[in-house]
Amino acid sequence: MQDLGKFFKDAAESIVNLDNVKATELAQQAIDEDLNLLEVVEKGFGEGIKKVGDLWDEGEFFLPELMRGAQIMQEAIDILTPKLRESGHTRKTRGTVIMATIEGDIHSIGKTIVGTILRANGFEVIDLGVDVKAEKIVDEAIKQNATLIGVSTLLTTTMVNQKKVLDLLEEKNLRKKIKIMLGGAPVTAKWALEDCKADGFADNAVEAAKVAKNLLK
Ligand code: B12
Repeated sequence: MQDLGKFFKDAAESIVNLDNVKATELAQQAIDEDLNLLEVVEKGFGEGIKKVGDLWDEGEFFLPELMRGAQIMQEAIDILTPKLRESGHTRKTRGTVIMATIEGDIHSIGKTIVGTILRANGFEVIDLGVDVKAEKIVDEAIKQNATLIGVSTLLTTTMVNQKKVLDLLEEKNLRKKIKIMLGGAPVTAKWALEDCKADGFADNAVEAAKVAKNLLK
């Protein structure tokens, strides 16, 4: 295998250059060469999408480019997902987890990665998608007999909606029965654990799986 650092750099650059052919080629190569796919996502493609965000911040990229970058990142992740799922060692389910991006927010990439890694770690994951109301999340958790809810948000303006899920669980007397963890780029441990009083917080997918395992032990 060539230099791993260079591979990650090429993967990041394929997103920044909006080169979908290169990105999908590299995703396939990562599978063929049996690389650590989570590292490929986080140190490679993930760095690329962050750079795209910076370029957007700096006014170098406009919304269509930002959208295209996200779409290419998703295409690469779609290629890696089946293999990422297989990489879990535990086959016995550790419990059912409801994942969603909260109401008002359509960012899906981080939430989807967390869901994929949880699946790889033996959890049954039901992904409700994006822009999901607190009521729907709680209703679905009850219906599916879930023991953990994971709520993602990337916007500071929608963080407050994460708290609605906790308030609802409290209202329905389900706080002990159903655990909840919060995440997403602007979410801090203080917000999740102190302000919302959630059971868990993680700032990346690997950590999220560790937190979930601890919560459902
Ligand atoms: C890609 C992107 C988009 C894409 C999203 C495509 C998609 N399908 O998701 C598009 C172009 C659609 C988009 C739209 C918008 N975006 Co946008 N976007 C981004 C960008 C560049 C990257 C986000 C991303 O995917 N990161 C990669 C993933 C892997 O990281 P992550 O989400 O943080 O997830 C990791 C962790 O946080 C954690 N995690 C995530 N979720 C969870 C959940 C749980 C339970 C746990 C435990 C852990 C966890 O694990 C993940 C994996 O390691 C960021 C900039 C940036 N640098 O982050 C802006 C950014 C998030 N967007 C921003 C904005 C403002 C918007 C828009 C409002 C723009 C507009 N004016 O229309 C709209 C949103 C409209 C809406 N109502 O939602 C701002 C938010 C600012 C703020 N502080 O609120 C950012 C920060 C850009 C900026 N610097 O201004 N965006």
